[in-house]
Amino acid sequence: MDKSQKKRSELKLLYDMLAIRRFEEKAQQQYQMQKIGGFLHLYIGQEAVAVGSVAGCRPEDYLITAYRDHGHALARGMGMNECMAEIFGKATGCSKGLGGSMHYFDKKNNMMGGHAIVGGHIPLAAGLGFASKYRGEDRVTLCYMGDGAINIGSFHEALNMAGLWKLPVIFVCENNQFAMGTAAGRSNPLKEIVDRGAGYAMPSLVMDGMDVRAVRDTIGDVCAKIRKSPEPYWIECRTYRYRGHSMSDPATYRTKEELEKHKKDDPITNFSTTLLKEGVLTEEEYKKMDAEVKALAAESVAFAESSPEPPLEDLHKYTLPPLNPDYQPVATTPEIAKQNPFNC
Ligand SMILES: Cc1ncc(C[n+]2csc(CCOP(=O)(O)OP(=O)(O)O)c2C)c(N)n1
Repeated sequence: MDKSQKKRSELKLLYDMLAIRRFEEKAQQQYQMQKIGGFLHLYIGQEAVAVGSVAGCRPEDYLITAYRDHGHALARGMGMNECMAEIFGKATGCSKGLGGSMHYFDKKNNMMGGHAIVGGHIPLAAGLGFASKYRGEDRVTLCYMGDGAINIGSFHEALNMAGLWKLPVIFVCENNQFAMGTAAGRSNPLKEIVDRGAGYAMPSLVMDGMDVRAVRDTIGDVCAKIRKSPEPYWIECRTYRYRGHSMSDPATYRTKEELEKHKKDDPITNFSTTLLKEGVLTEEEYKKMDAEVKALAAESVAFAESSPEPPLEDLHKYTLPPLNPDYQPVATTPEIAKQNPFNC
């Protein structure tokens, strides 16, 4: 990568984090104005995790996450318009307005959702990894979850199978230190979440989730290793959420001092300061970038407001697939059968 490409890629990291922050601030405002119903879980504080890891993998790698999904979706290239419209429950939303904030989905960007049931998506990640390995692709699946998801039955089942069958999945625990109001230390027998990987024979590491470059480089290294030799990894990514669990949570389970301490670690402020110091960014460029993403966020609200509601007759249209008489299961070729990639 030459100097100007490097500069562009570093500025993109900052731009993407800022875009997520401004999008969510706008969404928060719209929720408070009662234009958004249902739940809204903000990712503010955790932006470096989604942005850094998307930068460290390839566009064809699968991403799957829980309900705090705005950051992963935007980092993956989904547009603010379709994302805001989804929260507004409009037909132009990425899930046709039927999923809401917790169910972003975008096949073309390999963003496999947005899942509301805690831990419910972890077996799906194992399935995505199984599919890639079965088809002989070198795709990696990145599966994000909160620290509250690691005590759910499906977590253990999925990680066990992934470990047994050496599936190409990176399980990223975004340890933002709370599951709703429960501090991680109150629900885990092991002191360190990273130690969980040993139970499934997975190489395990800790990543600083407030440092976008560290996340990008760690995920990049792990992806390269998995592409050479498929096996799952367990990563504890240490981060912090600045807002409550959802919009209705005043977050009285932590002190103001604790919050302020973590805000000093802000991934956007820290990275922009570093880029300014390194001469990669100027104050003017930063202001311009911020104005641009703020304008896009404002436009996304106008887009959502002017979009139509989904038609009432579509309410159950996607809950069960229609029986397709032309459906053909993926054929097992003799070559794949001979390789027996799962040793079973
Ligand atoms: C199976 C299940 N149990 C309970 C809930 C209610 N619930 C929603 S979010 C949440 C906490 C999850 O926390 P964590 O996994 O740490 O994610 P974070 O909110 O920190 O991103 C709970 C218990 C749920 N959605 N699904």
